[in-house]
Amino acid sequence: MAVLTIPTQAFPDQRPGTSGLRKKVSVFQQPHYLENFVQSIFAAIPDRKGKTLVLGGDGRFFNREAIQIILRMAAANGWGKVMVGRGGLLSTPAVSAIIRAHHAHGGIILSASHNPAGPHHDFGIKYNISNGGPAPEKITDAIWAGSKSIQSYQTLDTADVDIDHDGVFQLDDMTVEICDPVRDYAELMARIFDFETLRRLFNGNFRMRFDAMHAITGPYALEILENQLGAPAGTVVNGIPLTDFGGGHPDPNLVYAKSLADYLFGEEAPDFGAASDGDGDRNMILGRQFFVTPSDSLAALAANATHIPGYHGGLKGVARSMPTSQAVDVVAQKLGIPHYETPTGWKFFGNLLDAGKITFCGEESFGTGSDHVREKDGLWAVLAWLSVIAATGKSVAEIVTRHWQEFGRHYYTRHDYEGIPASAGEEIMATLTAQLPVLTGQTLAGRIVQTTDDFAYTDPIDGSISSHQGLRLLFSDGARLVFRLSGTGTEGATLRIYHEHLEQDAARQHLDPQRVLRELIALGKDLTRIEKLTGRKAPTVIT
Ligand code: VG1
Ligand code: CO
Repeated sequence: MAVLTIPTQAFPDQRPGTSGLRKKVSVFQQPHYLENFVQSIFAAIPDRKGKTLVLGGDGRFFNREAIQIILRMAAANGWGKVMVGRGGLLSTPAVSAIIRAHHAHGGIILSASHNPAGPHHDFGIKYNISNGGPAPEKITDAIWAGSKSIQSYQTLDTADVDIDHDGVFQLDDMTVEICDPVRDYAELMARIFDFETLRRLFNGNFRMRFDAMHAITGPYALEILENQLGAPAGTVVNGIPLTDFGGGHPDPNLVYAKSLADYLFGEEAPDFGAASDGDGDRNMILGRQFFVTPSDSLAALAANATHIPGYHGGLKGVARSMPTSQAVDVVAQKLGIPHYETPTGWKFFGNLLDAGKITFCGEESFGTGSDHVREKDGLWAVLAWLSVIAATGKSVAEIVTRHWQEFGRHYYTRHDYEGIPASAGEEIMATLTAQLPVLTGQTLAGRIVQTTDDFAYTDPIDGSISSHQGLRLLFSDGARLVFRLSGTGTEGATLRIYHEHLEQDAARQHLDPQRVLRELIALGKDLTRIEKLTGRKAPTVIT
């Protein structure tokens, strides 16, 4: 088969963000756009010859076309084998699991995660390395540099291949294996969790609802929860992946997974509720009439880890992204294990996990995970919670409120101002950066500002430095106010303001976070001058 070298021109906007390259579908559909980026990925992996690549996506619009383009290019670029999830489908944690189980060299995930899908919405692509985790900045920087100077790409002159039936065939010199998207992942879950115990849970009166939001976790949740664990049919709702996610916004939070939240807060509420995002790496945990913040979920799982079979021996350490609440730090201190604070994005956990420094990690953005893969993992978090419920016999609300009594409650809320003009986003951050030094020592929102900084991280394993990861006001009473611009949006800029305050008094641990944090919220609005600069009176999303 003839390898074609296609001349192309560089696009100036292919810089990977927090989690790969995300753009409107129409941007990806421009001639050569996807091809340029894929060639730039391959160029950044010079030792790929003869090696195995894992390929799949969350099933969103353009997924199938992209799979065909990438297969042709992979064959032309010397990969030895590509493992593709049947139908082109693989969740993000499943890609990570398959890379590790099959000792693949890397993987390409087609997803824009929680961003909406369809011809007028978003598409995305990211590269994962041989540990199963997102490529570190060294590689994403190389991809970006390559994308700015690319002049041609390699592909094959060949028709589309059948990705809908399991099997193995050749594409020129490269082997293509179409595999079951769920099998390896389900086997991994069965090794970590005691499925017998969980089956007993569902055999009793315990009931749950899992909302797959018409995104990728449907097939995984149906197989594991209903087929293998015996949860009643109908436990998984919206379980069929659709190219437009049913017109929804598969971001598992109280705003976008509202029908699930309404059900869990309603009269007929089951014991447990959970939802996942577009590519299956996020999770939202609900109890009956109870919402668990992601930061609390991480902390509670860490405190209860020995109840989960795969972690009976305890945790080596824990990590959280900087904006995530400090709840898990308090648990680590009590357990006498190390805790780490990394920048936003799962790629920063990879080295700590590989070096055996941490077992659990998580982010405030509904991401929780462990050393079983190198991505956050939505269904893993669900099974971890079910394991703790089964072992303790307690409800979600009991587990969390007792946790607060023991460790204190970290009241927490994130306010997002989505789609503000990019220039306003930059101005807000620049003005605030300039202001930070004079804020130190002042009394604001009834508290003393102890320190301020522009968060920078030195990786303890490889010494690499990542700067400008968010602006912080740290108060003397432990409260925090954090500001960042999103690195995953595709329209203008998104400002995220994170507010946190620790309450030790059990009598004051059952209040509305928006009320408890109102002074910090007002301060955040004041300092950013968001209303003056953008006309926005309120955030678009509160989590
Ligand atoms: C957001 C979250 C971050 C998460 C990232 C990818 O990034 O805040 O915690 O790691 O999305 O998650 P940003 O830069 O927009 O704040 V996912 O589920 O999109 O792969
Ligand atoms: Co995701």
